[in-house]
Amino acid sequence: MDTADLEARLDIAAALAREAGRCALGFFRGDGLRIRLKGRDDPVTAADLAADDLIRAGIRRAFARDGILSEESGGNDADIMWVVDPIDGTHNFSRGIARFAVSIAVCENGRPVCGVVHDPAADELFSARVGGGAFLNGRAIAASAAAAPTETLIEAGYSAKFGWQAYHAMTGRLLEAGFGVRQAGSAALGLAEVACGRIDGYCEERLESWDVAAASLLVSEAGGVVNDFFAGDGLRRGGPIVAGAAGIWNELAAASALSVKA
Ligand code: LIP
Repeated sequence: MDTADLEARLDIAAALAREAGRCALGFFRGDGLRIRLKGRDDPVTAADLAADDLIRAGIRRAFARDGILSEESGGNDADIMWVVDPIDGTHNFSRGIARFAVSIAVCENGRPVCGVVHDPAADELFSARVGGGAFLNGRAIAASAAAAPTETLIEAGYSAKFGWQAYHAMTGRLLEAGFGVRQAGSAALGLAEVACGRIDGYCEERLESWDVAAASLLVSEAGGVVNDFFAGDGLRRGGPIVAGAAGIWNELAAASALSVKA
């Protein structure tokens, strides 16, 4: 795709993310929100499904020949694929915690080339396209200049889907290495905060492509470092993520002991 193709898709992604954000806010903290468990610690709500339908219909109208892969409705293969998480941080959303995001990315040959992460509660829209830099509400952003673990605040994402032992061991190594560690329940927002320097790193044992496709591009376009998540069909397989400021990525990857390469 050329720059015009990328920009046209980025504009649609931004518009659909805002529309889906308004839709989600319509359900947020509402009475009788329907919640179903897809598995342990893996909820889906009526808001996820409504936002998913809205985003898919919008992509179909604008780019009928492109493929779509979404957390809630799966997908079909194509050279140009939209990778969608209608609500990232559904656990937070389902409990009325205002920390969730709409994530929409476009991938070409299995790698993200443009994308947005929208936090409707904070009215923040993060956007990036390959070679074009990263932005927050239209202003250029950059990862932090942290140079040592003891200067950092990082997020270590966790899901009970994969058991607590590995997470417990990982956070112990991170703390021992001097990192400041927190967990806040949305990989897409955590990675977006690495891209704008609010935090200095993010790591998680296992995520799906829809959680990280847009946000990983934000980090690399903002001058941060992120592992090669999309190598070898990462789009379908998923895997670990380690992202951070360039000055601390090596220490973060080593302390996390997740099997990643930059
Ligand atoms: C969530 C991620 C979170 C992870 C959860 C889940 P969802 O995405 O944002 O970091 O720990 O297991 O994958 O399911 O809310 O879109």
